[in-house]
Amino acid sequence: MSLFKDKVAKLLTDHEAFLSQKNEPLAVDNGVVTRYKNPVLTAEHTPVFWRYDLNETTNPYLMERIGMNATMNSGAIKWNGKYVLMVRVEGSDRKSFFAVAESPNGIDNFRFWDYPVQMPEDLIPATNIYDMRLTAHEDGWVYGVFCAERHDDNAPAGDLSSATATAAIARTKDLLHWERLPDLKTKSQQRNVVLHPEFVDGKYALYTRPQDGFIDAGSGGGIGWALIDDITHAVVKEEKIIDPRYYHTIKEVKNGEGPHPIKTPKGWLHLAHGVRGCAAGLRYVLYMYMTSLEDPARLIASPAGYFLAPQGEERIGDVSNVLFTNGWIADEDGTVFIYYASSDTRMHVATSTVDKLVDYCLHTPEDGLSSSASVATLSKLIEKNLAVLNQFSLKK
Ligand code: M1P
Repeated sequence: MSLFKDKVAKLLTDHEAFLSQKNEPLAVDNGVVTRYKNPVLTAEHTPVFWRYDLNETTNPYLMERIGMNATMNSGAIKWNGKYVLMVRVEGSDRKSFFAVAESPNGIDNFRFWDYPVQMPEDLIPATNIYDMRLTAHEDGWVYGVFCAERHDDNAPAGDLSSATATAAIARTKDLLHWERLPDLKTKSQQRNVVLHPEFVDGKYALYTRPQDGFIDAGSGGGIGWALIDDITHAVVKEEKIIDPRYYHTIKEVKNGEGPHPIKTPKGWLHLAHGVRGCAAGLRYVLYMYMTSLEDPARLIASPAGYFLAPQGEERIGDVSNVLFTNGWIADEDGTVFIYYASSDTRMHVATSTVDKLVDYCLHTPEDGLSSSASVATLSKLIEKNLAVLNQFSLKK
């Protein structure tokens, strides 16, 4: 074998060994979710043949030619028995694109399909596309709703940072071939828009996140809800806020729907991200809520605080102190695989069950919105628990 061929073979063997690593649950869990030791996807998981030119004539030093920077905010779906992620891959050129990675068990051995998604453009091409939510809708299509980002041409000359966020919509039957529908028409900018899986009053229903600017939610009051007459020309005529932001909570600055909610006998189970500001910048955490089966826009449970927050290495990355989610899979046996990105850099999984998550939502106290209310809530639990400990003679 030539030296070059040996080097290529070693690259592939090392990569395969890396992809095949088994993931392990962490010993410590809080009874609600189990986290895992390794991220499920990193930039290093992208195929060797995406990053290297494997031709000796054009790449005699066997250098990486196209850098991959991050694998993050991924949509998720169970597809042909596999756990499939629609990954936001970000190249070292800062452009994001979608690529499918699948695993046989949902917690390790994720492998990318050979090619990234070739997403058709809308009439006005976008500079960047990201954060797809996948919805297998009862109309028979799988929809991908994602953010299309374009330079804001109304910005003053020389301002190369101002941008606009619009909800882009595409649909597929095989995750390979996509039909791009016109972007959502709405008064405000939009990111974190998600399609509800069922018709509501005979219409498509969207979770929205109205925002005044590209970054600032501004007067956008939280997670919104809009019924859409025609998904092939989607227009938000009326939008109501179903999960509002509040002062001095984990969602004070912004919030956004994660993946589409899971239907349970006790209501729709929602996963979302909440953002607050602090001296270190913005802190993104994940939280849950539930809405009614009869009216998916009516809040029925709103547990206080965060459900998952960055911990350990998750705290550090390109945009530190961030957890973000736009994908989860509920298996038929009730296991839920929650896919989340840490610090805009890598993907992780946490597992739970539908029953546990519903219990978490229905029995975690709500936010009383003040320190004294929190102390009152805590004191009630302490009193209850001390009675149990005394009964068991366990109190020292
Ligand atoms: O950098 C953190 C996240 O910021 C945005 O989320 P939001 O619209 O709620 O502020 C998105 O750009 C998201 O992709 C990113 O992870």
